[in-house]
Amino acid sequence: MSDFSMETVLGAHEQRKAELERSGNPYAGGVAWIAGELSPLEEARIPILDQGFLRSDLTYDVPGVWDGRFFRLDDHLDRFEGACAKMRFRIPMEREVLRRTLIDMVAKSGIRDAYVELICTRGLKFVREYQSYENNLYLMVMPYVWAMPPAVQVTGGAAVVTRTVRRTPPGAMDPTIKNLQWGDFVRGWLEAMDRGAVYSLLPDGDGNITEGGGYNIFCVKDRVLTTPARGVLEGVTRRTVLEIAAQKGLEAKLEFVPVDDLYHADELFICTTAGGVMPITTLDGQPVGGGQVGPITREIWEAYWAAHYDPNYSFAIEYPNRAAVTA
Ligand code: PDG
Repeated sequence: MSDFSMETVLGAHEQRKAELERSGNPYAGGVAWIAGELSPLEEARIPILDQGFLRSDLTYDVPGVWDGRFFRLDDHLDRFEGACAKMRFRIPMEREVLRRTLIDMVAKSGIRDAYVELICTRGLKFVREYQSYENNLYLMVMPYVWAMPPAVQVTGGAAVVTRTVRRTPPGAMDPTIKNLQWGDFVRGWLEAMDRGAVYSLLPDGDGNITEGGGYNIFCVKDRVLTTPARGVLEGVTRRTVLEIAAQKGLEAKLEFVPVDDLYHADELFICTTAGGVMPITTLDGQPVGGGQVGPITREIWEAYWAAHYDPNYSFAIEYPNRAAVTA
């Protein structure tokens, strides 16, 4: 592939999605791994006494698969292992087995563009001595999840800076441990909806922006990119964007990003594994820059999807039912 325009990339994705839906694979809608058993995602059940469910005492990670290739899987596994260590979890599976299990699940499902989720929880036993818990692992593979639907990416999404909620501060919860305590993000969504938008951007309460419900934030001004250094998940997509910017000779800075900068930005975008680089063209009801997807955002969007074919970032999965996807 050499054309990574939105039209081409998203068109090819639609074709693969249609092919998956015709496949008749029992895991085409997703597959879960729980306690060593695979099941169709919609049938998967968790034990109710799991502290992950009762206390959200867990950490998780989400790598993606694009066009049959795992993207930055080892970077996600590194982050997952780091978060588990901070939680004092022992992942109940060797890394190499975990890696192979994930690849095998994707292959069995036939899903070419996948959202892959790993969750490690405190485990089942309801006692205070955390050492005595046996940590649980849950794995899921499902069709690619779009935090911003492709059709919206073409024109850009509408966001608000939330007024009624700030991001949970790092002194309360460590945002670098990917977690599902989404109370602040849920309030952000509700406020965004009430204000006629979809995406919420949460301030830190000290005049800086942080992140939103499932995405990091980038601000572009005079061809310089800025993204919050602190109070956020260290996103793998964010890192990819920073690396792309470096390759293109664009200046990109990790620093405090004042909320006020967003209102004077030329371009804004949010980014996550579940949707990639997602342009924001309306902020608090006003157009961002020219109100259209800007040139830097578009350039990074295309490079981001091109990177999914770069062997430094991705590797092909061998699927059983079709000729192996070529590199
Ligand atoms: N910040 C937060 C709070 C996130 O949850 C995520 C990913 C990111 C940043 C971006 O990280 P990365 O680039 O490594 O993906 N969250 C997605 C959101 C999915 C959704 O439902 O919107 C995830 O949990 O998969």
